[in-house]
Amino acid sequence: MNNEIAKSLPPGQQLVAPGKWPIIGEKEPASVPSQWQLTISGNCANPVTFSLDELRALPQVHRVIDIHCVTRWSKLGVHFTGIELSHLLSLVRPNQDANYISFVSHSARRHATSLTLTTAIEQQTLIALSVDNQPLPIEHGGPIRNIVPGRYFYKSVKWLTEIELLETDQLGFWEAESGYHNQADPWKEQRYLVPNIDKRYAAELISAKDFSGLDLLSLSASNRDLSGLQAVEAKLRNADFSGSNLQGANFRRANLSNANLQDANLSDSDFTEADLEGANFTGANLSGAKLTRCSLIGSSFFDPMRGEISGALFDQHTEISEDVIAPLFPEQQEFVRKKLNVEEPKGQGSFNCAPE
Ligand SMILES: Nc1nc2c(c(=O)[nH]1)N[C@H]1C(S)=C(S)[C@@H](COP(=O)(O)O)O[C@H]1N2
Ligand SMILES: [Mo]
Repeated sequence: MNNEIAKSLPPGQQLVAPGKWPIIGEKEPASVPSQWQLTISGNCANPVTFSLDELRALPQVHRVIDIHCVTRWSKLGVHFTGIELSHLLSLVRPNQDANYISFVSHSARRHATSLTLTTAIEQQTLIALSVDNQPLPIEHGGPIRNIVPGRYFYKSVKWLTEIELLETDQLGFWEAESGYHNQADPWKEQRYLVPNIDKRYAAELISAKDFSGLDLLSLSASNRDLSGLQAVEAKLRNADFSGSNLQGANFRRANLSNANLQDANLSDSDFTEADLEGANFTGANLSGAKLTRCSLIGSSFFDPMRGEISGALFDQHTEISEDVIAPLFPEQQEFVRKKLNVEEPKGQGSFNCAPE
């Protein structure tokens, strides 16, 4: 392989045979409408529906794009033509709260995928109508598909019919059903929710909702529905659960050091004897959660830069014991005590320097 090609090939990828382009996932749209349309709606000032002819009349750009499929094949230098997503966005004008963008397919299962709006723009997402100067063939998602260069190909939806601007993320089909990574950067090998596992195992983890006893270092599970998750004694250091629903989850004796639990729904979850050192609970819902005999050294419950409004939610059923609160950083401790309405016991504060 020459150097130029080697430089364009992300880790763990191989080239398809010259001239070959595999068909992966769904093979056909739900139906073949007489009039294809693309609707852009959701959190924007000016939702629009374009007919295919209207899309063709918009300014077209030509791009040479490398395709990288998560199942390890790549096809380099594919010539696509279409409309820049950023141009369409300038027409619909996203609102301030449009944080995510979802691409929805006209397919039997209404296949979809999502990105942060920032990523979609930075990656120069293209709404492709042609490949090699010919209309995009239907088996490859024609007449309209989005192409996200710089992400695994599952972020590029075939038979694109709707683009939705969203405040909170709506996980895509492969991401939600099969444990595909939600960021999908091929240069970081963000294939599945845990590094170095295969597709079957990723899908099993997601459907079983049972991580008990497993070693899942650097799990990437943000914005997921994992309510009722069983994770007894699971090794979850550095896990990212931000924005996820973990209602009633069982994390007894789990290792969650440095885990990101920001904005997660942790109501009625159980962290008894868990290692939560350095964990981030900012904005999390801890109503009815059990935080007894766990270690919270260096963890945070609110962001001092953003103030109390960023703080975690507690209620009268949250169980958190004095021995757990005492080692917290002073300002974190003060916040937690205020929310729980508990006084610091006399002579036992974090500034207490009793002689040996
Ligand atoms: N509608 C729809 N779009 C989809 C998929 C799908 O199953 N349905 N699969 C994705 C995946 S995993 C890949 S690798 C590419 C495959 O596109 P291709 O069949 O044109 O190679 O489409 C993506 N977009
Ligand atoms: Mo894929």
